[in-house]
Amino acid sequence: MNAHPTFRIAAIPADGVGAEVVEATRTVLNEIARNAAEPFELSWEEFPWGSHYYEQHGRMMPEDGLDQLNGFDAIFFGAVGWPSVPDHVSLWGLRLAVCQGFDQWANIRPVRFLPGVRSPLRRADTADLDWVVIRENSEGEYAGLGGRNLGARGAGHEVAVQSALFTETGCERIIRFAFDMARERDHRKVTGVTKSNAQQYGMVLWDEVFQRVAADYPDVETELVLVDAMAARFVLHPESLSVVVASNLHADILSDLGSALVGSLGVAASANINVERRFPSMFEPVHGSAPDIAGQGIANPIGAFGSAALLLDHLGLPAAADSLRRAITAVTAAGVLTPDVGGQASTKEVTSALIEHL
Ligand code: GGG
Repeated sequence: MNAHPTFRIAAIPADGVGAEVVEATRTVLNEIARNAAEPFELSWEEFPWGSHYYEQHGRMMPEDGLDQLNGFDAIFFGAVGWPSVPDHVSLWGLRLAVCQGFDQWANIRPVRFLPGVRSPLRRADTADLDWVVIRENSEGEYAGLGGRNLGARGAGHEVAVQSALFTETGCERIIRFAFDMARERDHRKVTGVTKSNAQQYGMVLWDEVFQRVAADYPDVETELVLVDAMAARFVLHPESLSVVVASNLHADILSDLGSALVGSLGVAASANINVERRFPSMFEPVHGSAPDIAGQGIANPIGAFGSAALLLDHLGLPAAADSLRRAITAVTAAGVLTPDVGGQASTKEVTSALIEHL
């Protein structure tokens, strides 16, 4: 009889470097499962969806794709986007279809310095900085509301409307999530980000909900900052940040900025969480498919490994997650780095070095 718990994981490498970093992550996670103090098993199933699937079938995943994924303990995703498919088609056809279809409304994007990784911010006083961007992941500017061709297409008068949807329920749940997370951190602070001076409906609603929720957390420091000022703050005073909560679009942009500030998009991890656990959550590196380096074996797997640590946390395996995080730090500190962060190592070399440090 098998006494170890088994977790079923769906792997969707999708496009470009997604395949390389997902393969590396599977190798690492299987190694962790085998050698954990309390061993567990991972049962993987791979779904070959993405832009090449689209070229053959006219869609990014099968019509019953969500049904096929439902019931897995988690999904591990690579990256979406390939030159043969318009970006909005590939994004909506796969990544957003899964995030929204499974109501993964909380996107967690830690921004953390790694030893050995060069950073435009690297100064003595920023060495230990770590903050987290919480991205509202179900509505806002990604609600898909709008239309085009309201005028005469081709005659130079076309009109397009792109609306953002903010519901009180959607704002409240993500803001509360951010406050709950702040309570678990040394620096108990939540910074809410909007552009409510210019966007007077949805973003004012967000600010009002933020203030109402903040009143329930008197032990947590709070501030509301406009997104443009926040971009400057990321660069100039990141030490003032702990948990940053923002809309779908704003948090996407800010978290990419944060990743660049700590070295590269390649080191950034993320988790798309269905907090109620009614559906599987999805873990993925923040980076995209990087067609320019796909197939060269030099994709940075560190962002995917960090996402795997978030997956282990989600499965209730915090010791395994911590050992993975320690190994990531050991590998970057030892200078085993891919070219995007100034090294010469391949994806496989970083993976092997990490396994040695586990
Ligand atoms: N692994 C993340 C990924 O594939 N991202 C592709 C992308 O274009 N994302 C844009 C977005 O989700 O807003």
